[in-house]
Amino acid sequence: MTLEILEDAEHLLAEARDRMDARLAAWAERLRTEVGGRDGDAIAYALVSPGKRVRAALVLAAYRACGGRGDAAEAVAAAVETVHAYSLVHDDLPCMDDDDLRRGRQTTHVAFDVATATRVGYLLVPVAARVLAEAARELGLGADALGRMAVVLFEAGGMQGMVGGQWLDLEAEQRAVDLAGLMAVHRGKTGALIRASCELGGIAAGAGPEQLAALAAYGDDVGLAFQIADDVLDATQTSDVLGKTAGRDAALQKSTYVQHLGVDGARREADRLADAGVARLAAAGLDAPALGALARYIVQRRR
Ligand code: GRG
Repeated sequence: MTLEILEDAEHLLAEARDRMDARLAAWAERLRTEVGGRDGDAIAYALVSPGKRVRAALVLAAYRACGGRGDAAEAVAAAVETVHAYSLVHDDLPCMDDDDLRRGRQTTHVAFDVATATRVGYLLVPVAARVLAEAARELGLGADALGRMAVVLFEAGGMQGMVGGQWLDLEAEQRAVDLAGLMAVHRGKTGALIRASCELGGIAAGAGPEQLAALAAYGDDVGLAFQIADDVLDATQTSDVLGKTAGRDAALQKSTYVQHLGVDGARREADRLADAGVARLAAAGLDAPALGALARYIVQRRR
């Protein structure tokens, strides 16, 4: 990756982190008061945690690529990060991936308890809808655009996307899954929300159908590439660097791209998908260097 591209992506991610940390902290305090007690503390703990904010950066970059100005789409990005945050809480539960380390800290069920973390995950689902509605108000979008954004976000979070992919992932533990099956898992559990991030940025900017189709196609490719890169990192990095337990796929006997293609083959496939995604934007005449930089970052990141 050239230094300039790396710097562009890092710059965007730093911006996304600053904006998300501030906005989600405000929501966390609001929810701490609304919910109260130990559940209130746990919901705040789950929401205010130091993620890389890749999905938020994709929302902001897609918004700007379609003519949106400044930081107005940050509230849309916060809605996506809320969905991502509750998915991580549930993903780490003992009945799912059973992990005790996430984002360099104890997972929510370890810091609190399993019942509390389970409730926190469910409680955050409607919060994501509230964050999205606030975003539409801030952007001055009408009911039609808010409705379209809600469909995109919650379909991506549902059976056709994240929940469905997670379901397939759990079924696939301790049994061999071929590459086509693995692609379905990855596109669902990880890719769907990444694709939605790109589409949501476009809708917030008032993009037309062709631009939205290109953003969705880019998001599809980059979303799958993200999870392939995640498989590589799980097999090659340390828990310290990742901020989550490394080697989890092998421990849970999960099929991965690394198992099918080897580390180098998986890296090549992720690279190919990142290039294909960027080509989809170019073919639609979308000049989006920031989305190009994020695609490269996604496949070459170190954590
Ligand atoms: C609670 C209704 C409900 C549903 C949850 C558990 C679940 C359904 C879905 C799991 C989806 C999941 C966690 C997929 C893995 C995605 C992934 C690669 C996460 C790591 O993303 P990063 O690297 O993490 O962007 P940070 O911490 O940087 O945000």
